[in-house]
Amino acid sequence: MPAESPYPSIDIPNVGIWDLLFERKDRSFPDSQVIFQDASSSRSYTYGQVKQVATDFGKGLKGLWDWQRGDVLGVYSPNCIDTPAVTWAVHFAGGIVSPANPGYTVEELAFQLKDSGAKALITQVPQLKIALEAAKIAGIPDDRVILMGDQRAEAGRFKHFSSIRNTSGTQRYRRAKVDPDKDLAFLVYSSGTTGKPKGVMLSHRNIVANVLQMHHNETNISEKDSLLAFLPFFHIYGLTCIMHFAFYKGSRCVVMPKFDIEEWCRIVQDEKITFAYVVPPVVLLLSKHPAVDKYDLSSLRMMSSGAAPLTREIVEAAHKRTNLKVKQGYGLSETSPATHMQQWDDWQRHIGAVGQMLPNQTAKFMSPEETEVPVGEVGELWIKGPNIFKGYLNNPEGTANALTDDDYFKTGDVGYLDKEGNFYITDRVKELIKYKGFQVPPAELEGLLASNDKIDDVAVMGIYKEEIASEVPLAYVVPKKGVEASPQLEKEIMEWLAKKVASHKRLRGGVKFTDEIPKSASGKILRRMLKARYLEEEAK
Ligand code: 4UV
Repeated sequence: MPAESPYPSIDIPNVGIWDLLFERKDRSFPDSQVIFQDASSSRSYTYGQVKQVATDFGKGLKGLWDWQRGDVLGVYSPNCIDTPAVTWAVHFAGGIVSPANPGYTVEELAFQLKDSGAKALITQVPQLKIALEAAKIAGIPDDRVILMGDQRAEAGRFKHFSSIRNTSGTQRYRRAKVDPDKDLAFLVYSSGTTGKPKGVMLSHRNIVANVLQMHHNETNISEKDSLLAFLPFFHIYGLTCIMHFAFYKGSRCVVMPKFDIEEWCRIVQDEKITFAYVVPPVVLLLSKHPAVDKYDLSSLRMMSSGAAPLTREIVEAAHKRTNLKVKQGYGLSETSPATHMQQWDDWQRHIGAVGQMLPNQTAKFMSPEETEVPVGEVGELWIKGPNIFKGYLNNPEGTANALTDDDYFKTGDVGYLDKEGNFYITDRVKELIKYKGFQVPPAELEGLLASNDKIDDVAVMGIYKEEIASEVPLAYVVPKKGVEASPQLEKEIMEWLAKKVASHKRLRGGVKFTDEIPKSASGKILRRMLKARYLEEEAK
């Protein structure tokens, strides 16, 4: 029998994101509530200012570039307090946001812009050069590259988004109507269970549902809280769980463009941060980094970790040293993302669990033969609910592989459910590697490495490094005939790849040389066999 969420089912109104955030009747905080505050300048946005700026730019967008409902704006920027207003302006104008990692290379960004069909791109001055090159490849003219952030003086001939507005009250500039279940709000990129990154189609309803599902669990967070937002708004975890959720709750959100443990601790102390969504490597740093002792972190009532596995040892070490509490959450880009969250008082009772299923969802664990396994037994997690994505953009095959006819989504994660309704994630059947919570699709690196003229064949896999509480990518390489497998070649390959990919995709696990990559009869890399071989070699 599939498991139901232990929560009573909740009412998810048939509205778009704008209505959820700006038209709600039950808001308990004023327009003057400061929500987004820049960690490194005096800039901030109140709730009312976000609404005003989003309305102004939304109207401006409707008058630009023959903007149509369903058009896509690419966002290529580190965390910035303008991102929320820009995002919701796009929704005002009936458009879709496709956020990209600001560390992407020209090729990586161009791929996403082309694939998502982005009509225009917004970036910041430091990212402008790469943005322009990528936009050119994707066929986006220079005058559709606009800027945000606080570098107006340097913007030159490029428009700053805040100057794009239209104050005429004609019908054309009214807020676009959206069909919450059909109209997309975001195209985020994920490799899913296999292959290269794909556009994950998230509707307005998906995001509205997930904010309300989380709201039902995170009852301890309110407008009195202060959150520290260092997780990127371009990744679904920061996008929904921080940017949308903090705004819905009215919690002040101190926004960091880049993570640094000492700076993080300083901000927690000086800004009296009460809650933070984090990833496992941060919890590890809290358990051992020398800088941590210099700061008073006692305002922090709870943290919630997700995006990668968190071990009991790390939770306990961090708690022992700092007295901080860490609960867990779990989710995926395809689930908008949060499917499971621990309740606050569960953090110590069920260390290692990712929590209970959020409301309005059903889940089951499946054997490799796709039959349901009984409660307590290990299987692949399949889940359904209003937060499940609409499919992969222009990829019917990928969509058919991920979604069943009866609307279950196959997560590619392996785990089990205990008798008290706690879910545990123990493994992955999909290829994905996670470096500090960021996706590294092995197929993408394999494709690039295979084009190196010294490489005959290659397979990439993730290995876990305890010292950083994260997986890192490692490549097994078969050198071309006559090419010597040497430490120099390893270095050369690592440096060659580093120039072609964003930093989180580098081969931090190194290169291992082999005579052959194990493959199935159909040519699929036998990753489990390779991993077993790696572990065997390491144990020697
Ligand atoms: O698609 P994605 O990059 O998405 C995420 C989402 C992270 C979230 C979402 C909601 C939360 O409340 C939260 O705490 C974290 O990372 O990658 C999805 C894959 O990341 C792994 C798992 O393999 C997913 O398929 N993953 C995410 N959370 C966990 C995890 C976890 N707590 N434990 C183990 N693996």
